[in-house]
Amino acid sequence: MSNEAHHHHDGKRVEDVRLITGAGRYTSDWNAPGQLYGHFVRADRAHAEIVSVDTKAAAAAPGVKGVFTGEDAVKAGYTKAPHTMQFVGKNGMKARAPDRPVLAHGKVRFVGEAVALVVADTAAAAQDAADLVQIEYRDLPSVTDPEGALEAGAPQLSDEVPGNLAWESEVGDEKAVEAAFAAAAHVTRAKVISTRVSASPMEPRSCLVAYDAATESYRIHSPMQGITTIRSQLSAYTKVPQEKLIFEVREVGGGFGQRSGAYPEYAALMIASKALQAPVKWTGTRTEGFLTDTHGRNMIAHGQLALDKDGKFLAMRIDWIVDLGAYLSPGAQGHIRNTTNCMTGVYKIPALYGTYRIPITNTTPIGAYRGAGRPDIAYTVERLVNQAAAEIGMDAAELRRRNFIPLSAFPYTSPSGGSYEIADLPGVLKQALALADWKGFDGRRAKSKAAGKLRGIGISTVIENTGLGNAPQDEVEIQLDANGTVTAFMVAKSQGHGHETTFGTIIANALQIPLEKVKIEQCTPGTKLKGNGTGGSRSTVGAGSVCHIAAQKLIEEGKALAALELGVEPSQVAYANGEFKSDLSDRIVKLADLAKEKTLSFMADGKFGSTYPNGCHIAEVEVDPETGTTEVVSYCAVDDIGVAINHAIVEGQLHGGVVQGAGQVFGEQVVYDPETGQALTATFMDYYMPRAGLIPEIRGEEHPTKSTVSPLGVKGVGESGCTASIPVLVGAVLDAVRPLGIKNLDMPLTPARVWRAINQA
Ligand code: MCN
Repeated sequence: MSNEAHHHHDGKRVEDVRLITGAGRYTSDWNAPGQLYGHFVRADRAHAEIVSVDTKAAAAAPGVKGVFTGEDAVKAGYTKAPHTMQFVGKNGMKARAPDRPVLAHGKVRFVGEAVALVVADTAAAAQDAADLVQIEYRDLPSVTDPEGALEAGAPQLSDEVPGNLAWESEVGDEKAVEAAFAAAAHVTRAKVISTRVSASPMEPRSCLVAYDAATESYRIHSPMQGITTIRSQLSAYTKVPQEKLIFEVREVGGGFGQRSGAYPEYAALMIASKALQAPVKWTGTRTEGFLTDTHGRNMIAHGQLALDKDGKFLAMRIDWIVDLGAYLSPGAQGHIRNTTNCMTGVYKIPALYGTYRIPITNTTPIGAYRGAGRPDIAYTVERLVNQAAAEIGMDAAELRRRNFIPLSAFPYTSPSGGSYEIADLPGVLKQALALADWKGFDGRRAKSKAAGKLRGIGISTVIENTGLGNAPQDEVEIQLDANGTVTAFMVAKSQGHGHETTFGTIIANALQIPLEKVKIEQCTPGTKLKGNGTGGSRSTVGAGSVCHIAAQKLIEEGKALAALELGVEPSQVAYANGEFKSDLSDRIVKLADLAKEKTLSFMADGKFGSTYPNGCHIAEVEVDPETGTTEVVSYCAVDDIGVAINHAIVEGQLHGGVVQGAGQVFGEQVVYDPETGQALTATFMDYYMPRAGLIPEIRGEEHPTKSTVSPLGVKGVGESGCTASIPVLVGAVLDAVRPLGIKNLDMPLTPARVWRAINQA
């Protein structure tokens, strides 16, 4: 097995010159002739009946062209928010979704919900006039805490969702789990909270909608992670046929799951653009982002792990509360699918039982966020395993080794139905232990102690499902032109991932031509291609694999065309390095020659299942007991992401993921005031962001096992860092303070929280 370090660089990213010299065009760089500007009036309270909305003064203000309210949304019929919670739950239960007019009507259910849209000649005029919209509310008690929302007597958000319970389900075998727990030598119990966070991409959400009366179609500029899913969702929301929704998705300044769904603001702008017969542009502020972009995580797990006397796992039980906020967002399904898929992690656990309760609360809707349930389940399982190791006095690596799914058991079907294709878990662990000098930790701990610091070591061994998407298939069209340039069209969408480089490389490698000869075009306006948007770390497994298939097709069909020129049979033509040759001819047919008359076009498609990247991360921290401050002093990562297309990009994805997880561990958290339901973290003054200094140099190595799901042997990597870093960093801090008798700490592990725990211990 190859053991190549991440440090190997395969070449620079081809998109970077454009991106870092300001030559990219983001949504707010686009302007349409005659465009107007929209400004949303948003709820300033968490839960209230709307008694009246008086728009007269605003409508009469200078420059104002129109004011739109919930009445307009209801009149248009834009009230049924699309969601993807299509699973069948307990006793056949279907998800209950509150109606969500694209501008609130009758009621507001979270701070920031759009109530009115003011459209004017200038952005400033729209903003000024928004202050003149008079909304009379009748306040209602609110609930922002997911456990509280499920209690009897809690404020009720919606008649459609009795008890605030949107969905309930179970997985596994309760009886088998009960029997195993009764026979266990040891049971570990923990309440594990994955906190509510906000993705905060660089580019705030914005949208420009231009209605065309002649074709009754809408041209929509917005930062999105793809167009196919969002197009069908927006079509479902508005009943406007999909072919009348033409997306212009150019540069996207980060997505992280938050840009994967159709937001109501887009549909509200459609109403305005049609009514005013003019393009309408809205550029969101950072605070609007914090209040209304979907949040991530917010799961509470009560976990129990049963072990026999040798530390073998017998059974696991997890009772989940998965908050979805005030409405069911399009991205919410991942929190169920992904936590179920890998519920037993990398371990062989014979009996499993899990329950889900999905409340709605007076908070911003929750959607996918880097990992979408995978970090949450990994964090829960790894917390249980680490705690079990401490309780029974066994080395945390040894406990893992005893319970790994062995190499011989792959492909492995987990008790919750995940089908893991291939992973060398003991091999990954061994490599990581060596890289991190696991054995030498006691010496390092003693040194830290002498310097007055509490040192801890953390380990996480995780696996996650990537690749599978909802689209019927992924399609790629490639065109070959008279210059010999190959252009590949697809509906995946880079938001900073470097797809132009990696997908270009896949095609360049297959055709054995220079990368400069390949162009990648994603989400061209009006495209009819099918496929998944970018999310779930599936683009390389999906669109990337089809790029390879498309290139193979070009070679095969090219051979037939070259055979005609060479006067031989296609089977007598060989292809290499951009040239077709035959032993029976002296002539050479170049790729460009095939397209002399006209550009050639080839379609390819594929449908791929889940791949299972996995890894072992080991981190060490020093906690200063005087201040509660934590310093991460070492971070090692060994990952199996299958075959890497571009090592530098893979390394970047892992680093980004690790630091994004570290942000959640050490500071990021969306906080609501429990009394009023006000959002207390709506600016970067209140919301922590991780900085470069938070994590030292990450020492990374690859330990690939080839995926069989993809013809390229690739597994996804976009979320892996996050999934592994949350458990490893919390584990390291807990290891540091455990000698003081501290067994549990909840994220975020701020200095104040750690200091308080140390002082109470
Ligand atoms: N790659 C590779 N070899 C592999 C696997 C991947 O070279 N074996 C490369 C890919 O070709 C791609 C990148 O690594 O350039 C990530 O690939 P992949 O794992 O397929 O994930 P996606 O492209 O589908 O990206 C989605 C993933 C998700 S779900 C989130 S959330 C996230 C993430 O990527 N959001 C990001 N990384 C992000 N990175 C940036 N810069 N911005 C975001 O918003």
